[in-house]
Amino acid sequence: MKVAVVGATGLVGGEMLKVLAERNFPVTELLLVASARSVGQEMEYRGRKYPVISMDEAIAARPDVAIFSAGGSVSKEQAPRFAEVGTVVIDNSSAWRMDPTKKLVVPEINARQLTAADKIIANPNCSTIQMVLALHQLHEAFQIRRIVVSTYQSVTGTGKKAVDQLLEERAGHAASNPAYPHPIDLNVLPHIDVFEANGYTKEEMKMVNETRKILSDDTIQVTATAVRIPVMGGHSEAINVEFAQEFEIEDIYRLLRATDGVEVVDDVTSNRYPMPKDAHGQDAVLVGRIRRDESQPRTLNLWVVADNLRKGAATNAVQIAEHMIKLGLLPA
Ligand code: 2RA
Repeated sequence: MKVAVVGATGLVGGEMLKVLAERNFPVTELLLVASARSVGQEMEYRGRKYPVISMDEAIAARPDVAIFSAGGSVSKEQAPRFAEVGTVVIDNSSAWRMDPTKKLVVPEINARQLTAADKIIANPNCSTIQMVLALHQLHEAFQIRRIVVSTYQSVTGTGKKAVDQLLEERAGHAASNPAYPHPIDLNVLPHIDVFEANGYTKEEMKMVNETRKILSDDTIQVTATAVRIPVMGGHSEAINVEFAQEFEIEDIYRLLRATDGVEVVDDVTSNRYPMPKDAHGQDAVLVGRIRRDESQPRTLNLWVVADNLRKGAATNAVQIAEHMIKLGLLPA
């Protein structure tokens, strides 16, 4: 398959290349695309060097699939140009996620909705993916009424500039080109993405709106506080979820253990619970600290951790392409 990776030089782009190689994705031709200042650079994939090319060159080559991780404005402008030449675009930005004509896909949950008419497919936000993957089987069994979630997000979610800021501050100097309005080392920022008119951040509202779309249920109430912490390796989430129906805690364990892509890590007697250090480099969404909320009926507390660059971005996007192969919507 002729595969384009758009935004190849970014953190997610690099992870895409790793994931494509690891999963033995059937790449016959690889097009690595980045902004004008990176064109001409070389990047490695499976021991071979590839030149970074421009958007126009990639469109002219008519790839079968283009996996985008280049930011919302680039996606808005360029994804339709790829779609016009017959390329299936899987887009990691927020540009198309809430567009009612586009599917928002977590393969374990809703890949069966994909059809040949889908030329631009949206990959959800990292913090939403790990939450809905942990919750969708529980929703089917007990019907979620309300979710209260607080996130503890890795600087890798912002990109290279933020990783550099953390490393420079940790080395003892102020960041030369900071990604955040405040220091991030030894600090916690209750601020991810821009503030909206309602006082929430865009990241928080993504968790509200994307959850409803992926689970196809507008009745689910979600309230989120998204927080950046000086960590690399994964996003963590404290999730409080109220169901319409009563549950047994044993059923929660059974359903989570049976959920594809989820791994239960929960043995407090030996201090075992999910941590970003353990999630780093893995595709699994780790779930632990499973316990009943004793303050009100039919309510559960969970702690959910995943590598935001893997299942939260690159792995989910590649899995969408794999499902399209299975459905005969992309060539094998
Ligand atoms: C973040 N959710 O962690 C973003 C990345 N998509 O900032």
